[in-house]
Amino acid sequence: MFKVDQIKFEGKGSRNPLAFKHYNPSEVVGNKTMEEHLRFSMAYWHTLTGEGSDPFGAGTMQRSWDSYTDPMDIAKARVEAAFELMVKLNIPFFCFHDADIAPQGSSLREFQKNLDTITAIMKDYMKDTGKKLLWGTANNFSNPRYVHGAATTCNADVYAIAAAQVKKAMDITKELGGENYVFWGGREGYETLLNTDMKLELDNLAGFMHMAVDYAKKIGFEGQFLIEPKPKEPTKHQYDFDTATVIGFLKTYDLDKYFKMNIETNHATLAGHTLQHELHLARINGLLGSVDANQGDMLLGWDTDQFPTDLYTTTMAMYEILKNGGLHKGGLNFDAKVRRGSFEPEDLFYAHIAGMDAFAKGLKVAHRLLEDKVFENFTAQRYSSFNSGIGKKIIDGEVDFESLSQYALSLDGIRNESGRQEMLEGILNDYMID
Ligand code: XUL
Ligand code: CO
Repeated sequence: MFKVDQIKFEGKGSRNPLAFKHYNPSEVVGNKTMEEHLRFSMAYWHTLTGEGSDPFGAGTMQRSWDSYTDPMDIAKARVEAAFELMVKLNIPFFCFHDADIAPQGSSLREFQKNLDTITAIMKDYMKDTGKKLLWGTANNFSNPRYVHGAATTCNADVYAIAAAQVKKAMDITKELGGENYVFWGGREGYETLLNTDMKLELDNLAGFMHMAVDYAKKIGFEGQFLIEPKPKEPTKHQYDFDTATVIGFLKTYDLDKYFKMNIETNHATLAGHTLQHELHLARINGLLGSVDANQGDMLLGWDTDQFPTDLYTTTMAMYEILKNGGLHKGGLNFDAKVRRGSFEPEDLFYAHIAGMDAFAKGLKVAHRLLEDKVFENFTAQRYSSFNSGIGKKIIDGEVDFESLSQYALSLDGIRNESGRQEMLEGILNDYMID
């Protein structure tokens, strides 16, 4: 389906845009191969179903499967293309929403029948190619019935249909051996409090999640549940605003032992955070699950979902991931779309190669930074006042306001030390250029 041949690793000196310069799957970095560290995944929705339309114009993408007219023929051709892409690009995993892989037809029943047909076809391709499902999810936001939300809708019938969709998406994720199941709260948010019962909506959302956990136990689905935070778009106030907000939600509703976080770069930046901030916060709470690898545009205020090519971001992301002991069941999923102007099939290759090389380079730099304990040693020294004396007593919980006050009054002035930010940024540059 694609005129491009198998993409190979040619190494640093290569100028061939259809070759990897850094991603060498079998190369060992630290204790694992690059393939094991990075666990790349292709996003079905952008790469196979994305048309390149925007609010001002129709789709532009040139895709061979668009030559079919029957929606099931299109869906089948997409499966063939998906596996050809994954094989040629050496991408071991993929992710999908139910609605990406099969047409919804005219009823829920027809949709489920179509899903079964495509799932069976996919299963054969997976067996033949060894490709794996990183995660599945349900698209509970595109269909007009979700106008007021899915698990946070004001309409109980819609809530039931949303549950039916998630149940089926979990069934097919299990059938395909999916390693995770994702909840991105597409329309789980609100526009105005003038018509919204926020407490009821959040309680219902939590109830929905608990039912998913119960159903997983019932069918023996052992994948990891993930929540993907996003602060806005499509609704003005998304309930899963960012990692901190989701942690609060999970703890409030006793869900924290069942869920981890799927962190997306462009969602982090929309929330006013860096990707590293979100990964770090999830990591220190034991909740770093997976990554939707993309990037936004510094000058635009919406989710542009561009392919991740910013080396600072990929380096510091890999730094957090290495400190997490890896992604475990998670992966680096390219939730990214080629620009509307990049409409030729070859652009899908250039885009994935650029993203994969950016993360491979980031992995190598992050590994060296950690090996040399560059920031760790500096940071440990920065907090060394907590290793002895009053600092150690604070850490050990041996103080109260009275003893601290007594100690403070005995001090003869204090001495702070420089944080050396610019020096550290310079060192980071040296490691990246090397
Ligand atoms: C939307 C988004 C989704 C989720 C899966 O911004 O990121 O595609 O990743 O529903
Ligand atoms: Co995403």
